[in-house]
Amino acid sequence: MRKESILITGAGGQIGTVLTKALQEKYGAENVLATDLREIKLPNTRTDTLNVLDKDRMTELVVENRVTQIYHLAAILSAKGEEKPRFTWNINMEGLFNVLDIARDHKVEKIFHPSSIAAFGPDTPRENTPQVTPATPTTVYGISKMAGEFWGNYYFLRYGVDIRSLRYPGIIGHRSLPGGGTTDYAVHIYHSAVKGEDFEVFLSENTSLPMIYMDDAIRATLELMEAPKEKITIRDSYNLAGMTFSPAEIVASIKREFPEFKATYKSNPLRQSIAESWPKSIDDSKATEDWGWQPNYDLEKMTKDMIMNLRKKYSLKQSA
Ligand code: AKB
Repeated sequence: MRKESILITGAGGQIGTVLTKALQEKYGAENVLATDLREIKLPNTRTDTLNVLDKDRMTELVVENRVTQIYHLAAILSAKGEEKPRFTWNINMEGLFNVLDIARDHKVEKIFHPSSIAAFGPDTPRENTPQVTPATPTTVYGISKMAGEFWGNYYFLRYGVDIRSLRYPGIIGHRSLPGGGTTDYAVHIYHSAVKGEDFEVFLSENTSLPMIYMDDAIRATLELMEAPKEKITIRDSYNLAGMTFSPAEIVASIKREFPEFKATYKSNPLRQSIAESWPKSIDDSKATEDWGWQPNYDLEKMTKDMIMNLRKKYSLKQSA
């Protein structure tokens, strides 16, 4: 059996930072190479810079490291992507094509490529969104995710590339910060609450969206990638759910810990329109059926864990 050797793209981002650590714990730090466009500083980690548009460099890294699994996280997210649509399309699609071609040509055993709830759109049923349903994404990020799902499935069918994917909801965690997304407020709000600051939410108070705690998102990723090949019946992307809440509900949950916390709502027109085109809740029963998916965190449990960890983080910073 070949020793596992892991390459991560976009490892300096919100998910990448945490997934890198989880993969190091599983496969050994020496077997994980964390790459990003910019230099990344992660303790005890093998890192390299990699522009995902540079296919030659990506090939070199895969060949030199005898890579067996690629986790392709590099992408520009929903709100940021709207600033430069063609640029976003190029990064999100050409980066993926490079990964898919290299996986096919160099016999990389498994690929993880995240999709998102952004792959859905205004014609999608918003409550309990089914696994297979009309998807008419309206952001360039969402279009690239939906196209990426189809291409992943194509490379599986045509070339046998073992690609696996999850439609991540908004991800909330205390170890890293998001950037450029529509769901980002749900991370920043906890930081403000713990620091004793007021917070202005960029969505209206009743805009419910599907969300997931980082610990659940990472565990789902590892469980999907570990599942026996014959259990994976979906090669475009699995629906994945954790919880659903609106800004008013997360504020109420934080107020149970910090009664003095104050939030105001000022919806940003772009982010509000994106959020309103996305589902409110997701049916992830196919992931449960195929590889046993079960989330561990609801809003209350997540709020307690976020606050406990951020309290530690900020008190450590103050005493450093
Ligand atoms: C975003 O808001 O763009 C992302 C996502 C839901 O994919 N967090």
